[in-house]
Amino acid sequence: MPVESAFETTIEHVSILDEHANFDAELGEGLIPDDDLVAMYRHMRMCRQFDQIAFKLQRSGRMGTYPENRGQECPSLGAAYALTKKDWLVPCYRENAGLFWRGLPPEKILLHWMGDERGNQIDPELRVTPIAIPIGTQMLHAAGLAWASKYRGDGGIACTFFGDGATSEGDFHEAMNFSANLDLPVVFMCQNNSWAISVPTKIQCSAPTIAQRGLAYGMHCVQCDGNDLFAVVKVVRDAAKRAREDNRPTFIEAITYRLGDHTTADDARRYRDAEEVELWQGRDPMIRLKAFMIERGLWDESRDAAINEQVEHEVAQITERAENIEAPSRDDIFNYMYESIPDNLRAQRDTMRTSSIGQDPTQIDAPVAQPS
Ligand SMILES: Cc1ncc(C[n+]2csc(CCOP(=O)(O)OP(=O)(O)O)c2C)c(N)n1
Ligand SMILES: [Mg+2]
Repeated sequence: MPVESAFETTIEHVSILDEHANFDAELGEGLIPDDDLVAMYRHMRMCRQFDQIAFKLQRSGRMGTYPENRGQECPSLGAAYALTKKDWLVPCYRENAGLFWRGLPPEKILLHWMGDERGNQIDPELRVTPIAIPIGTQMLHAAGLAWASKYRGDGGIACTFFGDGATSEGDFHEAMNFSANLDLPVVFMCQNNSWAISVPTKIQCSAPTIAQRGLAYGMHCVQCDGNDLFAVVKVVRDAAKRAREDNRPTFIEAITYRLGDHTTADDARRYRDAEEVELWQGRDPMIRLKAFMIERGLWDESRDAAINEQVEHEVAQITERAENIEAPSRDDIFNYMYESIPDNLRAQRDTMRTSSIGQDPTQIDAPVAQPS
């Protein structure tokens, strides 16, 4: 018997505005109206300023760990722009640009990293889930949310964001299998930034692309330049159409790069070559967008300079709102875990209310011994 091919396919790579600001008019013309482009560029500038201030807040002891988003703005921003407000955004932790575009108050993100749970209390109307720190859990939440939307017929879809490293987690494979087999309207947005902390992508994925991991689940897969806003908008629109009209999920591999450290607890110089970082600095999504807008007559250097002051003011106000929020009650540590608090936790809570932490709760109301 002749050996035949059991399956053949190609995975498209979509690029519209490349790192030298060359624009593919056939694919990109009319994709994003000029006014929206200017608004998104301005938004990215605000997110960069936010990143810088968040970093400084951590360094000056005013906030806990923070993961810089710098360089990775396009995948979430392009997706938030391409989707509707009925659609869920199910993030990891490097999606500030998309979440703010949707309308999440930026101080929520600062509060989260300050360890204040009120940062995770998000208006349900926004259809944004809280930041997910355990790698991979949010992909399953997206499958569930998409399933609920399909069941209710509310027309919504779910778009979830995760890194290259997350595609090595079991949760990722379960979410992919579940979504493909139950025909769920999900967009899986993998932000391949080449690194999972200090582990390079190439040593945890032996396939030439991460996108092809989706093929195994019978899912449509596409790769795009994740630093190209136009390319992201195009692939997400296509994926959203597939989800809405056919209830089929899509796997998108957006090639991007984190220009900063993994988090403020890391020093990426210990494992990344300076040349690699320099190469990607030249591929910065904002630089090419600015060059494109200037060429089109939508922008100029004086407007660019004027924006600095605006974003500085905006982020200063955001910081003020986060830092000036009324201090939470210490009881909150115990208050939201159980409907009615168990006795052992009640005793701990009551102990904490006394000035001496660790004091035996039976002593709380006992008369204070007077020196004889
Ligand atoms: C379940 C789980 N395992 C390990 C970690 C520790 N951890 C935090 S970030 C990270 C790497 C994630 O890499 P990737 O998915 O590529 O995302 P990136 O940070 O590059 O955006 C790891 C292992 C975690 N948070 N959760
Ligand atoms: Mg990564």
